[in-house]
Amino acid sequence: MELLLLLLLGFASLSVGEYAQEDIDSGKVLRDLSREAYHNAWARLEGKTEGCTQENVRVRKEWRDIPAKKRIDFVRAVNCLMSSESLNPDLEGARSRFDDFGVLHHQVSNYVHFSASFLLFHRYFTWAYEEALRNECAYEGPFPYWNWGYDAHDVESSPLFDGSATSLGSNGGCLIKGPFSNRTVNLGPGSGPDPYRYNPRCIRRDLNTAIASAWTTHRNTTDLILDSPNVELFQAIMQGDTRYPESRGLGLAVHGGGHFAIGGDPGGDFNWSPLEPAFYLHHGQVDRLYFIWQNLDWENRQNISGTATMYNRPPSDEQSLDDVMDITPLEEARTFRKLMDTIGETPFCFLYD
Ligand SMILES: *[C@@H]1O[C@H](CO)[C@@H](O)[C@H](O)[C@H]1NC(C)=O
Ligand SMILES: *[C@@H]1O[C@H](CO)[C@@H](O)[C@H](O)[C@H]1NC(C)=O
Ligand SMILES: *[C@@H]1O[C@H](CO)[C@@H](O)[C@H](O)[C@H]1NC(C)=O
Ligand SMILES: [Cu+2]
Repeated sequence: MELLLLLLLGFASLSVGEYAQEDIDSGKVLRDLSREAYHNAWARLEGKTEGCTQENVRVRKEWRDIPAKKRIDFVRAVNCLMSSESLNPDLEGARSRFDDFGVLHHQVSNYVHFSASFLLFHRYFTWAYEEALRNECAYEGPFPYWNWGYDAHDVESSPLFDGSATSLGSNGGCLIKGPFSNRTVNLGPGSGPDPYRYNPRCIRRDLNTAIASAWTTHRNTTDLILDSPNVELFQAIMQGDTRYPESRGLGLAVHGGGHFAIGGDPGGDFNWSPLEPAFYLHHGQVDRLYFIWQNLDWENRQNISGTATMYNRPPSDEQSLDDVMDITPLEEARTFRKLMDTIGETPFCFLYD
């Protein structure tokens, strides 16, 4: 009897301490969890011959794992979007198809953060951006994400921000070299009385290693995945939601940490951050962590939680899977249910490696 108890206790502590701290800190555990999630999602496609299949599924990749030529082509495609006609010709400041994404995000900011739709809105929004790059600007490479943990101790040396031709441009109060140096931000800042007026200014970055190393390390991202039993807490810990004891002390948490590791204007702007090209790689990683977390226990991780307003202010209804996420004119309005599965084929068909 005592032996059995000891054995049980032994197993219990084994599973709590299943991962060595050094393996969490080095990124090894995150890599293993990512492989397991990929494998589980891949198995769900087993035997499928139409719709989303093992043959046609796209695999999103970390920026530095994408060949240089494809990275340069990605930058070309983003520049193409920045030079394409806006869907909002009536808004003075919306000068391009790229700007349309900033406009939409500005319109919904107070409903898609610290609310039921946070994860699925940003999944749909980044996918709509990927579709625009592919369908309107002929991008054919993998869609990139930024695994912050690689750069948390030196953001300026990141292959995303080193100013080389294969980066997204440099740091600086006006990007000083590389891609997007001469581009303008056309809308914002903030949410003043006339947010859609034309207000051209250079893109500023304020890369911040202190923030990155406090909130976006491999340990921070791995803890999020390991510590979240349900979506309510997963999204709370991701955002540092002050309403929950589990996430109250987390400050910026990984979501805010990634945004403010980039910082500047528009990167550090709550409303207009999608006008910073790196936004989509940051949110690619946010969505990747969600993908990993979901696919580690797919049967139990297909629900949403929360209401329609930020911090439920003003109070609003609890959202259900049949409620609709409207991001028109970027993409058609769809129910949350349709956005739950990245390989659910209406509309998504992608995995994260
Ligand atoms: C930015 O514009 C200046 C002046 O027009 C030009 O000399 C420079 O090559 C441009 N830089 C990039 C990265 O396009
Ligand atoms: C994030 O991880 C670092 C170590 O990698 C740690 O010092 C810091 O406390 C963590 N932040 C949070 C909010 O857990
Ligand atoms: C989803 O969550 C809601 C409340 O957050 C709950 O009422 C509902 O039963 C859950 N649905 C599933 C399928 O778990
Ligand atoms: Cu956002």
